[in-house]
Order: sequence, then structure tokens, then C-alpha cells
Amino acid sequence: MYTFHTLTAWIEEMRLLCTPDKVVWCTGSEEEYQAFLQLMVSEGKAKPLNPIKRPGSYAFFSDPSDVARTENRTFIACQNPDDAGPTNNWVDPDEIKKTLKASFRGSMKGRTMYVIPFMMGPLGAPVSKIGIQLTDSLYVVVNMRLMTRMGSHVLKALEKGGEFVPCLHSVGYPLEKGQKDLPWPCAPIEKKYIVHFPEERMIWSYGSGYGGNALLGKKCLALRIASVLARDEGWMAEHMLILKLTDPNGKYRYILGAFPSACGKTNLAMLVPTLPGWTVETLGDDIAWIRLGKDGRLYAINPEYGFFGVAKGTSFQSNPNAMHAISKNTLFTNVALTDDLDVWWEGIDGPIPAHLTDWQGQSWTPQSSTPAAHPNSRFTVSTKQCPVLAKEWENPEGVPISAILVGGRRPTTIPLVHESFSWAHGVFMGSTVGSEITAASISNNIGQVRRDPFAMLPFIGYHVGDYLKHWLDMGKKTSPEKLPRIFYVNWFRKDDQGHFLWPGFGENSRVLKWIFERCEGNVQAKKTPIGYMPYLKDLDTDGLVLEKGALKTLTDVHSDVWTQEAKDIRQYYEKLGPKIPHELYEELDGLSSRLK
Ligand code: GTP
Ligand code: SPV
Ligand code: MN
Repeated sequence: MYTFHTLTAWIEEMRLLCTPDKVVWCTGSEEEYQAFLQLMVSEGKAKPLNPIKRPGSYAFFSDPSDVARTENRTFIACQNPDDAGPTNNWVDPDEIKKTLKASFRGSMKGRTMYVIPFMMGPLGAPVSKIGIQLTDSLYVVVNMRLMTRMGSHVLKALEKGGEFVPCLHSVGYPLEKGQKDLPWPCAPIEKKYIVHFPEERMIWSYGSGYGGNALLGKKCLALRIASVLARDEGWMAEHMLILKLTDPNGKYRYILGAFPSACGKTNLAMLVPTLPGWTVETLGDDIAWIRLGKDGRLYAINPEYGFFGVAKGTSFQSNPNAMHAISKNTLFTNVALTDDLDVWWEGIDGPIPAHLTDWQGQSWTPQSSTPAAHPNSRFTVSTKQCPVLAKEWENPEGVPISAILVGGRRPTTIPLVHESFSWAHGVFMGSTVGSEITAASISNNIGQVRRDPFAMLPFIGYHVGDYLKHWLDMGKKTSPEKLPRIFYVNWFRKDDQGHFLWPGFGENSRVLKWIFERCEGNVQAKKTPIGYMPYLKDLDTDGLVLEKGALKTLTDVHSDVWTQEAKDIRQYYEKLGPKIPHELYEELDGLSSRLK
């Protein structure tokens, strides 16, 4: 058990293992944050941006081998391999501890070990969790300061009782006496290990400094470890945005959305509706912790304190609220720089500059053959800078959820929106969600469709079959009418030429409106073999310009295509093995027979 009383002993043990030159306890204060940034500037690890155009902001550039989560170096270390299931890389906990102890031994030589006390979830919320991360990366410290509730107050909370999740992290680049440091130290790919011990509730991450590999509060704690806690304790930890949708009469509902990495969560969470009178406010853009409230409804909180958003494609056109949020006090990673030290990336507003410095520090012109910003370039910014942050976003009880959206990038087959017949049918839909592989993780298969149940494929800390059973079980804890309705959306349908058929972004408010009205019980829907779909008259297309025939394609359900989809889903289930709940096979059989 890791508690306040064992904290110093654990840190001392890790210090003796990693042998840093010194240990620094982070207080989380603003002065400390600024001092850390200045230290990084002096070491050539951070570049201050133009103080007029981007005040308080810095750019960081990673090693080209360390640009995204490395799923093939991410492991679940539990006693029984079957508990990790077919979608995780399993390792034996004792074996991997031996291996990793060898890696961590002396790994912080010549460096400082920072102690980061952090909390996931609002102070005082019933589901909040404390973590203590030890790291030799200042990049991690400054990012954790924005992404989590970090600092001495967390130690005070821990002192009052309870456990913490120990999170050990090293970039795996010790410095011998006189050895010069690198701007972005890290270990080669085959030496990187991101290891979760769900039974011990512990995380060891070695060799990478980037994003979800290194900011251990996020995917490692708030999803992989939390998903196991949630299963055991009867709640849910999900890869979901949280938004508040208000209609022109001032009536509002809270909506969750599970889309795989780089598939539109941040954008939907900050959406500016094109429909007059409707508003969207943000509560979270990546992770939701969901529990059953006393009234039998599902309530969600955002455990994070900042956004670690995809830069590429972000513009005043696509996501003005994100652009306002990142106008100051923002950390940028792997973006390109303009000659006057502002940030730039593919898809940002305005003409392409005649000259840039690309994310690898090379001179770049529009004639260059490589992108100026890395496709997984990111911004880190405090949630509080979001101009449309919902005032209740830190409510410790969370907000009651009316609808859950699932979806991914599917160029074919999946219509713009369809609604499940029941919770179990919705869980079936969520289990089949798929997406083209994106740049958010390192993979050779960019572009292929991979199934990604509830967008959690890389983040479930246990067996995917048990995870889906947990979803079904959550639905049995309350009466059906209290459960959120589940909708499957697809903004990414393409025509034969490969163009998006749906404009997306702010225009997605048209789909949100239909979903809202379904929740209100104000609108009838067409029953199709795959679910309820809007009658065209009910989808608000006022002022919308679409390609000829687009709406028909977007709302078509083709028997042949869906029969193929059902076959593919069956193959996927069979590949996952015998733990897939029989209820999901019943849903699949139901779909197949409705298609006949
Ligand atoms: P992670 O932070 O990796 O979990 O990603 P995310 O799910 O938050 O995705 P994000 O909102 O950052 O969007 C990723 C990419 O999808 C960006 O390039 C967006 O421009 C693009 N995108 C988002 N929403 C839409 C949409 O409605 N239509 C289209 N065509 N593209 C979109
Ligand atoms: C994702 O990949 O889903 C992200 C980015 O949100 S990271 O924090 O690197 O996992
Ligand atoms: Mn994400």
C-alpha cells in the first residue's frame, strides 16, 4: 500500500535506484513554474516565443524518435496474462521489474529527480485520485503543472489519508561527468517501456519524454490504472470529451463523446455551433470519469486540469475557442516556428509563410517536401484558458449525462448519425467503433481501419471482454430510462474522390441538435436495421451547402455493405476470444437478422 506514511520510504528507494544528483519537491507555485521554464531556456531545451504575439509561451522540440505514444512499448504487468487480454502487451510483473530495475539503475545520474504530487479530479470529489510522479524531465514537470492539479496542497490531502499511485519516470539518458546533455534526451525505441502494474496500482515509464508516455497522470493513471479501479469499484474511466449543449430556450444537457485519438474530441468539446441560438460549453476534451449518482443517473467529471491538444488542423476556422485558449501561457511541442517566433502548423489560418523553421530545426519553405509541424504536434494549456469553459466543470459530483456519442474515422459504411435501440445495443455499437489509424501513435499502418472499442483500445488496463461486460453491467445498475442514450456518429464519410461529405466542426451542431431533441423526446426517428435514424426533415440543414447527393449517402444504410460490416465485426469478436459477452453476440445476431 502506498500512503502518506510510506511516501518518503518509496522516494528514497527510487532515489537509491536512479541515483540522481539531487531531489527537488515541486510546490506547484507560479514562481517555481517560471523558474523551471527559465532553466529549460538556459539549457537550450525550451524556446521562448514572441512575447507580443504569444506571451508566456514556449516551444519544445522532441527527438524524432519520440513523437507520440508508443503502443508497442506499452505493457500491462499482471499475474495472469488472461487479465491483460488480447489487446494489451502482457508482461510478468516480477520479470519486468527485474528488467526495468536494470534500466532505472543509475538512469538519473547527472540529473535532478523532481517529485510531482498531483491530483486527478477536483479537490474533494469522491472519485479523485492522487499520484506522485518522480521524473528527471523538466518538460514533464512543466506540462504536468498545466495538465493536473499539482503541488504541495496534494501532499496535504494525502496526509489526511488514502493511497497514491506511484509513478516512476525517467527519460533514460544518464549523464556521465562532463557529458553534454541533449535538447531532448530519451532512450532508443527498443529500450522504452511504459509499464502498468494494475494489481499494485503503480506505473513505471522509461525512455520516452513525450505525451501519454511521460505525463503519467493522463493515459497511464487516469485511463489504464483508473479503468481497473473503476471495474473493481463500479464506475467507469473513459476516453471521452464532456460538453454542455444549450438550446435557444436555455435548456441544457450534458453529452459525452468517445472518439479515438486524433478523431475530433477537442474540436467537438469546444465547438461553436453554426445553428443560431445554440451554445456548446466545454467540461473536458479527453478523459471522463463516470459514476452512478444517488438519483440513478450517470455523472461525469473531467479528471484533468489542462488540454494536451493536437495542433495540426487547429485554426480560427476549425476551432476558434482552442485558438483563443492558446493565445498565451501555452507550451507547444513539435510545431514549426515563424521567423518572428510565433507558432505555425499545417491547417492554421492565413497564407503559408514563405519561410519557417520546421519542428526539427531545419529551414523550411513551401517547396519543402516534408510537413513543417509534426502531424502529432501538440499544445499544452490550462483548462481555465478555454473561453467557453462551463462554470460547473469542477463540480465534485460531476454533471448528469444525457447522451454518449461514439465514433471514429470511417470513410465508408457508417452514416452521419444513428441511435441505439437500448443500452446493450449501444454497448454493441461502442464495441465496434473503428477508425483509420492516425498519427497520434507510432504505427506502420496509418490509414487502415482498426476497431477501437469505445476509443479505449490502447487504454483499457485489463481484458477487453471484461471491459465490455463492465459496460453492460453498468447499464443494469439503474432503470433504462435514466441511462444516457447512445449515438454512433461519423463526421468522416468520404465521396469517391476522397473528399469529406460532411463539413464537420461547427456544422456538427446540426447533429447535436437532433440528439438533443431525441433526449427531450421531441422528435420521432426512423427505425432501420442498424438503429434509429433521423427523418431528413428533422435534420436541420438550413443554410447548409453540401455536395449533390451527399445527404443521401450520409444517411444511407446499404444492406450489402452492412452485411459485410456485420461479418467483419463477427471476425473481430472471434479474434478477441471467448470473453466477449454473449449479449454482444446476441446484438450482432439481431443486426444480421434485421439486415436480411
Ligand atoms: P487526441 O487528443 O489525440 O485524443 O485527439 P482528439 O480526439 O481530441 O482530436 P482533435 O479534436 O484534436 O482532432 C484531430 C483532428 O481531426 C484535427 O486535425 C481536426 O482538424 C480533425 N477534426 C476534428 N473534428 C473534425 C470534423 O468534424 N471533421 C473533420 N473532417 N475533421 C475533424
Ligand atoms: C491521445 O493519443 O489520445 C492523446 C495524446 O490524447 S497522449 O496524451 O499522448 O496520449
Ligand atoms: Mn486522447
